[in-house]
Amino acid sequence: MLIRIRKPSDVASSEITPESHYLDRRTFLGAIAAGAAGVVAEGAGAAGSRADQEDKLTPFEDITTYNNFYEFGTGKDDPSKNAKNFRTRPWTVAVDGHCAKPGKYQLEDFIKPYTLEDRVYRLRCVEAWSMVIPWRGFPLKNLIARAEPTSRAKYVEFTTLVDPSQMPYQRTNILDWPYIEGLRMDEAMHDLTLLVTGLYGKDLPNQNGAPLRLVVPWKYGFKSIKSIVRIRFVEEQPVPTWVVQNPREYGFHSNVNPEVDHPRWTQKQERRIGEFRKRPTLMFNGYADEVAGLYAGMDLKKYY
Ligand SMILES: Nc1nc2c(c(=O)[nH]1)N[C@H]1C(S)=C(S)[C@@H](COP(=O)(O)O)O[C@H]1N2
Ligand SMILES: [Mo]
Repeated sequence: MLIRIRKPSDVASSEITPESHYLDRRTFLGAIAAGAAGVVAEGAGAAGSRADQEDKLTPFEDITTYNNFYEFGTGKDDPSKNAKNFRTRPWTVAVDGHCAKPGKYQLEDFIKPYTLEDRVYRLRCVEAWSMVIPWRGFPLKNLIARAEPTSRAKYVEFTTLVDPSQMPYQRTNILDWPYIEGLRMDEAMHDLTLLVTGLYGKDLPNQNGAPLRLVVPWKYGFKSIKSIVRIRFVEEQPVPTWVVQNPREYGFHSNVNPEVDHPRWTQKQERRIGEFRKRPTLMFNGYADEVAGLYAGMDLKKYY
């Protein structure tokens, strides 16, 4: 396991809740200590674009019982209840589209070439709540390098499993199944963009998108598609599920932006799960130093 040197906008390990979530912290740091060449750099004074309020890890209990995973229901506690018996092995992942090295892999073979890292990211849902989650995964760019996309690949499209026998709400039409998401190639290549296999140093719980999900920390949570079975290099901009559902409310880019309200509510602030007082929402969810350059010259009110 490799613990990466923190960047200014990452959450420092010193910000992990000291007392109230001691067990979570101990479990997580124990997992880190078990790793070989782990180094956690503290970066004194590197406040960067973080909020002045402290970021603490959201407790494991909250991360795994307050979920959005509509394949298993629309209530926050539906996924933890209804995904208990979801089968995540065997699991096949297809990499295809415009690339020189397409393939179809069993999950274990798919993950094998990569070094897993632990990274703490904030997750900001479009519904104006947020969490701080210690993910385990590897940069998507490492997979892209192996797949060798051709010059025709302009976007990456991601697809969730379709299995109505296991995913009860796929027997309804609350969303247009399968759940689909997409990124521009430069967003997909950004170092912050992770393919995630675990959290708190353990394999992903089913309700959090086992066995493989995407995490794009500067975008609203719905871009972070769960239980992925296909990664495809495409020429045309993918049409994400939430854009099909309501194009007035959801756009392709979905960058966290306190200046662009959702048509039905403000995005200027958010409730951190476990807290009462609201926090101001930060541009690009606090990752502006790293990602603002991707959108230089773009009107982010138009391209929301
Ligand atoms: N396949 C799929 N992926 C999904 C969703 C979903 O309903 N289906 N919900 C999204 C939304 S709206 C959010 S906020 C995050 C929530 O991730 P979490 O439950 O691990 O916090 O997952 C995203 N990925
Ligand atoms: Mo969300």
